[in-house]
Amino acid sequence: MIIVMAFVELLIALLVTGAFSPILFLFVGPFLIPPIVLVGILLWRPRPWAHLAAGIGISYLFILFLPFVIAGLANPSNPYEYAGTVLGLLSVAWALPAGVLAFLRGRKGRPQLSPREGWHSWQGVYSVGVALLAIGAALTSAAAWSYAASHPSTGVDFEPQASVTLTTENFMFSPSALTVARQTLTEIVITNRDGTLHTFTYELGGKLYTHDLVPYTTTRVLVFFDAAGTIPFWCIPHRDSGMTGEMTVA
Ligand SMILES: [Cu+2]
Repeated sequence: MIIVMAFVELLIALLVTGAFSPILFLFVGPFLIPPIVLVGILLWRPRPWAHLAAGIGISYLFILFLPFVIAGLANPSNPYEYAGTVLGLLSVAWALPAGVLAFLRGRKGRPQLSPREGWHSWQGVYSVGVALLAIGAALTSAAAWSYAASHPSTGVDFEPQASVTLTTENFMFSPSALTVARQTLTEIVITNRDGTLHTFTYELGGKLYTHDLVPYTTTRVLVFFDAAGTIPFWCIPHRDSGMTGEMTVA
């Protein structure tokens, strides 16, 4: 029964990941054929190996894409992706152990637990615990996102004397070289065209200054540099992949 629930849960997770748009199913549709067939076989002939096959069939998608799943959790491009991924991992956490345990149990010739017995076993407690954890993670991520989105960066009460614009797109700063006049109150207007959180970060006098660039929003940063020189800037999550630039104070 847990295996069937895990499969339904996988479908819900994919629905959430695709922001409730059916387009995602066009891409993942072919990948869903093995779990559909294997769960069908399990319901038709609940043999021991059918449990194992269905458990693996439901889990293989997320296990195959585990590197992307981990990257997606570390730096999700939108709240649906994060919540959907957490729910997807829930389907793996359910289906795989349930499939393996049912297989081992069946091979020893013992009958499968009824749903009623199952909920009172350690496996049932584990299933409920993992489910609560995943639902909690999905809800808190949604709450955190909506809080961040409703509290955009605000400016301060200075009229800037100069303005430079900067765009982040395709994980790059454009332009990557800025010129800021010395001893001039300058606003740097940064528009993030990516669906990913970037940062505008630089170090000056041993102190790190950093500003979050929320996806599809514009952030204003007010700077005043006393001395001429060059100040490198970067995006914290994507610095290693070359998301860097340089401000020349002239
Ligand atoms: Cu970035």
